[in-house]
Amino acid sequence: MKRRELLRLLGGASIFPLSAMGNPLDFKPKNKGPLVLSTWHNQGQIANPFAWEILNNNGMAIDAVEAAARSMESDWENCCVGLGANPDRDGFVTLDASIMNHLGQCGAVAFLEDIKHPISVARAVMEKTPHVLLAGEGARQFALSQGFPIEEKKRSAHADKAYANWLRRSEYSPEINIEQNKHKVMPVPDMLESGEHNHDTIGIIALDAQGNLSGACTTSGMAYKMRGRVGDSPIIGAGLYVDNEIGAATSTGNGEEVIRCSGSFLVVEYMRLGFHPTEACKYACQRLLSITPNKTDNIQIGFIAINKNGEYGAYSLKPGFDYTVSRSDLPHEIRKPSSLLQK
Ligand code: SD4
Repeated sequence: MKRRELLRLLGGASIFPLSAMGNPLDFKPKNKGPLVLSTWHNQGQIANPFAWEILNNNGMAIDAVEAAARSMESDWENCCVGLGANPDRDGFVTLDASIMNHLGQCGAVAFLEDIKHPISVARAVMEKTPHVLLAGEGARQFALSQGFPIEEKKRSAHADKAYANWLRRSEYSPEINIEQNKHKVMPVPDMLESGEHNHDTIGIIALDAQGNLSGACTTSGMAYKMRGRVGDSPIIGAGLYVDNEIGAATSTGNGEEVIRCSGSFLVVEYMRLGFHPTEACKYACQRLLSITPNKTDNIQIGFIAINKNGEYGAYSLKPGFDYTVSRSDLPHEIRKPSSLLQK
């Protein structure tokens, strides 16, 4: 089968021919690992050094990605990760996280409240239960049983202010069964009060010195989401996927769209077919767009990926996405990947 025909079947090439791809093979590895990538520069600049400290001392990728995620969850000022982040439309901060190691083992929590480190609860789900995903009160009870402290239910000052502004502008008054009435359901805003896009999950993928891959993803999800809403971040295959034979990928942006195309799994599967991580991320964006072609005004998606050889790359739907890469020759560098659409 010709490459072009293969790409058409994979769902992308009919929209953008290969020749329009720019130079996807920019980032050839000089050495294999260790290597760590995180979504967004503002997150990665803080989180990557935590991962690097472990990787550079011959530590395991799974410990590195967990440490990086925890550093963000500890940041009370962060809009979009951890308990200081923006709440749902009823004023509650609810957290999603997932983690996956080189053995294909994985764990996740969704709609978790009052726990500071959802990523570590996700790891405990992976290591101490026969399950993959625990949600809501059950996840909270499990965390408690594992010795995670329950934090006071209070919003950070910045989240409180942003929420008050959002309530004012949206004139929202909680109402029983409001979600039954389509006309009364407010859209999740694309932009935050600060002017930032309404997303800032951190996804981290790492290759350690032993050549093993792992990944982690943690978020408060979309600000002012419906209560109970869960995004892609805790869904293995959507927000995160690791196959130690092939590569690792994670996503950020509008989770509903990523779930619809099993985005991170798709990126890994494109790498399995031999595509460079940059190409794999691009084809996943194309596939996502082919599923929801009419929504592009309102969504942004970014994928980052590493393959088993230590090659890495990223792609986004729109400009504005960036990521941080750390390797011995690249100390926490910020990269701006290409995007499918120009605005
Ligand atoms: C979600 N993907 O809950 C997350 C949000 C996000 O960057 O990525 N923000 O849909």
